[in-house]
Amino acid sequence: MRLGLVTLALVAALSVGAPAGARETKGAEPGSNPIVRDKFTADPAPLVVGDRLFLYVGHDEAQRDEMFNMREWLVYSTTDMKHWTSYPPIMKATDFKWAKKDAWASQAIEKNGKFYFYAAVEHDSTHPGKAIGVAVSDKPTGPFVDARGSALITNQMTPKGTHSWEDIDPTVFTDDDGTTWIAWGNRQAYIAKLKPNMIEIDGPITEITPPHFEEGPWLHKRGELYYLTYASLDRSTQRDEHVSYATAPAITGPWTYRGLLTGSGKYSFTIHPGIVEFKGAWYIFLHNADLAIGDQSGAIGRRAVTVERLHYNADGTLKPVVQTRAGVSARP
Ligand code: FUB
Repeated sequence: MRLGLVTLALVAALSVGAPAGARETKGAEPGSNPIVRDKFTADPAPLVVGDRLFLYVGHDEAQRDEMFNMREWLVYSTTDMKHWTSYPPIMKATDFKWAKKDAWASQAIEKNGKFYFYAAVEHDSTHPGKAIGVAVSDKPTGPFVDARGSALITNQMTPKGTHSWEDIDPTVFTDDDGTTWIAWGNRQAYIAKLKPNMIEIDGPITEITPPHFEEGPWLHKRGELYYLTYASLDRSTQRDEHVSYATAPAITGPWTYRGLLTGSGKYSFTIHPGIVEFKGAWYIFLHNADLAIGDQSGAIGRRAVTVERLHYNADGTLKPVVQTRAGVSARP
């Protein structure tokens, strides 16, 4: 989000939201979008463990014209991409004792037999601004507990940034040599190495901001190519976030901008890519605001996660993604 207080009202006015009751949620084809229909969910982050895909999301609980009200993270799992199992919440933002609120975009990764959850939250007044914590669990479904007792990344660690919510939306990726990297950011994008213990930064923080970068970076690799996919916003032509990507021959770059991957999520100012290979196919998770639950319509703070198949060209570039209601229920 690149929204100051003044612009919040404007966004609320611009984001018309889905008309209440517009979305038929009963009896939908398994695999169609949105994936979760009884709660508003956002910022999808997939993780494959064995033959099961786990999907971590933030729980959107905004009331009326509230912008965001996100207190906890949820997880769902599937073995066939069509039928999803829900679990109790994995963690609350305030389970990080140093955090005040805001269970924003986050990602889990498996390492050394444990599951590490990197989470964006609002830090208390000791380190004003957004921050990134790391929690740990023996199971992908949690519960997760703070692994450090302090933030891994604070706003004060990226002093060149221009605003207090710059240190959000962590994405984590383990390279072939076993090194895990963390990238994050809003307006500025950063990358750093993690120590093998997964709870400390190892070495410098490097800025890698690609064109039109807004937030929600996602790192992945296929073959020899590294991908940095992210929520982008070209303010000269776009009203809502789109998804763009860059590629590189190494995790350290250089990154080449590859342009747009998909447009905005229906009725949503934000969008958030999460990419994964599962059982021989590639998928991109996103969110829109095309879900209505009872008399609550979709809105900037009432989003719904979706998934589409992701396809590559022979040269490794990504084929444009068309966001559909059929999702993966449609034939490949
Ligand atoms: O969901 C809260 C924030 O909105 C996330 O951290 C951003 O990526 C955007 O989706």
